[in-house]
Amino acid sequence: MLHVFKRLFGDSTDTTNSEDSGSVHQQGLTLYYTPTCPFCAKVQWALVKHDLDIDKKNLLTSSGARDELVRGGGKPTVPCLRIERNGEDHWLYESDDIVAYLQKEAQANPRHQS
Ligand SMILES: N[C@@H](CCC(=O)N[C@@H](CS)C(=O)NCC(=O)O)C(=O)O
Repeated sequence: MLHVFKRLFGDSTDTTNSEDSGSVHQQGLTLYYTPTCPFCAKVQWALVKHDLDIDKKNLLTSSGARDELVRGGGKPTVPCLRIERNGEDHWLYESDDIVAYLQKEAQANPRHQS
């Protein structure tokens, strides 16, 4: 249970999360979020459900994260999933779209059955 709370409220680069849960760290994905945002909570539950461990940046505590999001994605709205593929960044807004993306990501990886 502790790892669920850590996954929901902990900051990204805490690699102990993966050790606790046995999940594999997913490279190239970063979730920009705030802890008070209900849409972000929905995305974080999807991460737990699919046992996905990705980097996370809390806009309220991670220095420079808000500027990074606005510069890259174009607006400060959370949640936003930054997808780094082939040297390019894609910024996915809309919690429903992010949840759908994560579900596909989990299905593509045989370790992640939900
Ligand atoms: N339809 C969006 C709603 C996202 C949303 O309203 N996020 C709020 C926080 S709960 C936000 O970032 N508002 C500030 C802004 O858009 O600049 C989704 O489902 O992701």
